[in-house]
Amino acid sequence: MLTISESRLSPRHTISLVMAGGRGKRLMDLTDHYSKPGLDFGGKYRIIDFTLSNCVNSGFRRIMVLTQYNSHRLLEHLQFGWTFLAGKLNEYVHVLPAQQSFDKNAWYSGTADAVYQNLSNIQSANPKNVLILAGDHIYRMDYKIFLQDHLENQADMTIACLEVPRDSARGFGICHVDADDRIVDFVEKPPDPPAIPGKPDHAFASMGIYLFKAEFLYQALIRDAEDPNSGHDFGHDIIPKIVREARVFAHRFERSCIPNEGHPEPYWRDVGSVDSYWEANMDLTSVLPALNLYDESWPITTHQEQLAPAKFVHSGEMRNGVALSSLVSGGCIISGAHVHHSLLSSRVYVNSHARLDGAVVLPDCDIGRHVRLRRCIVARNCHIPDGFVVGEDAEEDARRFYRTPGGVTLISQRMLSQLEP
Ligand code: ADQ
Ligand code: ADP
Repeated sequence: MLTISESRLSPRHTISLVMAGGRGKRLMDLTDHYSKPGLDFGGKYRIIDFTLSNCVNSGFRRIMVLTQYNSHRLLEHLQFGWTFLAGKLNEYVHVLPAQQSFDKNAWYSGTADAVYQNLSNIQSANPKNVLILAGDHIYRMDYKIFLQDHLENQADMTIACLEVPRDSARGFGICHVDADDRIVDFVEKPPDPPAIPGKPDHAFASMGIYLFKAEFLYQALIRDAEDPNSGHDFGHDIIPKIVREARVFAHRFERSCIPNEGHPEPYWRDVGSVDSYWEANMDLTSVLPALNLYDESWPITTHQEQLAPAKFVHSGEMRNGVALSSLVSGGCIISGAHVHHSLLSSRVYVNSHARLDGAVVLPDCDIGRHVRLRRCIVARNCHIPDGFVVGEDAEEDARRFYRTPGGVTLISQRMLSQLEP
């Protein structure tokens, strides 16, 4: 095995690019006003906080965030929450918004194009390596170990990968590796994902997390930009080509994931659908969640608003306000209501006789008296009128709101405003 000098291993030679421009269409109304990386998660976080926290905790503190779709709220969040890095030490989070440049009248067409359009910004930081990350995944990972593997393999590019059940692998890029984990073939989102040899029920999926030798990346992007037949996407266009001619390796996520107590399998979620978003939030309410937010050795940083503590009070009728197996954020008041297996984000008021079970409630909501909510997501700024019932009659829910294949009801301000009085 190669020994790599401490200096080459230093994360300071790497620029981290966080791709935060995707729309997240399948999240329906949840991403109407927020890009997916800017969406609330886990009561007080935004999805992008996980990737940014991984960067900071791993020591990769020269970060550029590429934004595009609906970025206003995301920019606000970054401005309030992510300006603490030491500029003096050349540590920063810089935001690179999509621009319509002179020679292009379109916004970014694919992920590779987004990076290509910022090439001069990246080059001017003079990195040896470029780490490309998605801003919309929930996981905890030590990128130092990823970098170490990349350098030891003398790779041009390394892709973080994990084994996933084959029947849920259609949305991923699938890698075929040799005995040294060198990628010999790559196919983006195949309708019938090829199995891992000897493991017929599993496929080896790309996590969309890439580490490039900087010079190699620049050449690949320039070549791709000149190709009129390319869609300028890493997964579709660049990777399938370069695996044939360059040293591209898979890095196994088990090696660098931060363990979650009681859960031996590595935790990584691309919460792309309303169902998976609900499930990942709901998991946090279990006694030993698959994702540990309480591990102070790998903190998840966010913008903390100044809010009063959560409060649980008797209502006028002396009914207890209680929450069990639930996460309740700052600024919430539960008054004479029962909240079970639910997650309340900042500033949620739940009024007397209301009953919540399996509810994910986003910030600034008011749940009226005698409301019953089961298995649902309440988007930001919703006022649920007194006596409303959701989650007991599937047809009724589907008529008024959006009901997922998994039986979760999504309620948004827009949907509420369209209901007959
Ligand atoms: P997808 O997740 O489908 O597949 P994509 O939609 O291209 O990939 O998004 C990747 C990331 O880039 C997301 O974080 C998105 O928000 C962001 N993004 C997309 N377009 C952007 C743009 N123009 N500007 C800025 N940011 C943009 C990818 C890989 C697969 C892999 C999965 C793992 O292509 O091979 O398996 O990720 O989730
Ligand atoms: P009910 O749930 O019976 O309709 P309320 O929700 O009006 O009753 O109030 C119950 C209790 O909740 C109040 O006594 C108060 O302690 C608390 N409360 C309600 N709204 C606020 C608020 N805006 N600020 C602080 N406390 C509040």
